[in-house]
Amino acid sequence: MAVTSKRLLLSDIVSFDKIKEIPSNYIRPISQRPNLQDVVHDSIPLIDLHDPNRQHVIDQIGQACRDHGFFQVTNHGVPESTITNMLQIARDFFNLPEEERLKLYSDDLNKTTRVSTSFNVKNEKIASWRDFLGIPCYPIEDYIHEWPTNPPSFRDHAAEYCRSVRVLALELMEVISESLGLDKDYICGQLGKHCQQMALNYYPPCPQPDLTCGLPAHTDMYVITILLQDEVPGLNVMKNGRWIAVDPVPNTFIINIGDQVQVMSNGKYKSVWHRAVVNRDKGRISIPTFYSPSSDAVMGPAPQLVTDDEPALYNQFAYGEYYDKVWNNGLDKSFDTFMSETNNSNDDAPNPSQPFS
Ligand SMILES: O=C(O)CCC(=O)C(=O)O
Repeated sequence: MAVTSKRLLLSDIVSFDKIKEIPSNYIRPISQRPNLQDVVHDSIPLIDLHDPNRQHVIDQIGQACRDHGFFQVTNHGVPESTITNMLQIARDFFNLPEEERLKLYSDDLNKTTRVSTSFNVKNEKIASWRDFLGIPCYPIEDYIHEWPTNPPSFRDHAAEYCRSVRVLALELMEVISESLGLDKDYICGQLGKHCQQMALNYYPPCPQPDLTCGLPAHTDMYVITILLQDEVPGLNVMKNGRWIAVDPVPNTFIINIGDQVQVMSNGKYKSVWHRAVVNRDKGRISIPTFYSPSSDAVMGPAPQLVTDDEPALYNQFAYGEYYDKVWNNGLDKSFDTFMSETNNSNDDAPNPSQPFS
């Protein structure tokens, strides 16, 4: 019999209740199960960000954004020790006693720093196999007082990581702008007050990984995501209708463009479906940094990319409207509301069960 637990965090259900079967609210309908045997082990482009030939970097990133929506970067400027420390404090945080982690527990989406589980426990019918700590990270001075103080080095190491990753985010947005033939400051200039958030995801070992997902298929609602993952595989990216597993490469970041770049690029770049799968034996940590506009920033296709031959695929909208729609509808969101009448593409609003079927 599947267990129902009163514990708030999944990691505590797993470790205290020693479950052999996953609770029924984690079991996905057959059409949404991960079909792990069909996942292909392939890769996404690996790009040296500081190759002395900058035009080559711009071209490779443009190509990766068009073909995959995802790429990996090496030589990215974030020191190895900063990465190691960040992964270590994330592990240490999730190893704290239950009562310590629960001090920051909240299911209130308006709370900026919080520990929670799944995606949005308030409105979802099927739970996802993950716990997370979400923290806002820019400007650091406005938020650092909310961050955990345990492990004791958390604030120092996380602040160092966030500062370094922000430099990388700004550089990537410049290169992506240039790769679209836009001024290098174009994307940064559209975001209003910049927002940077980080999630520390913990996916506990799962006794029935075929029945559930760490995070189901989704695209990212932001501008770009910079993902750090530990040595345990779990990220799957959709390519030509198949899921490919992106296995970890130490000291690299995985970058994906989000929905807002799809809109600004007028559909030239696609914000691609991805998901996190879980495994039987090992817990996994991933740390995405999401870079996004302020809620009043107006998003829409760059005027330079709209022509008679390529009319605007999206209407303008305030980023805040988009953000609310995604959180309220769950990961099963779509661009419909923001599509212009010229946009007949159904790539933008796939049924998230499609990638599974
Ligand atoms: O854990 C991963 O590899 C993916 C995380 C992710 O997609 C997210 O947090 O939105």
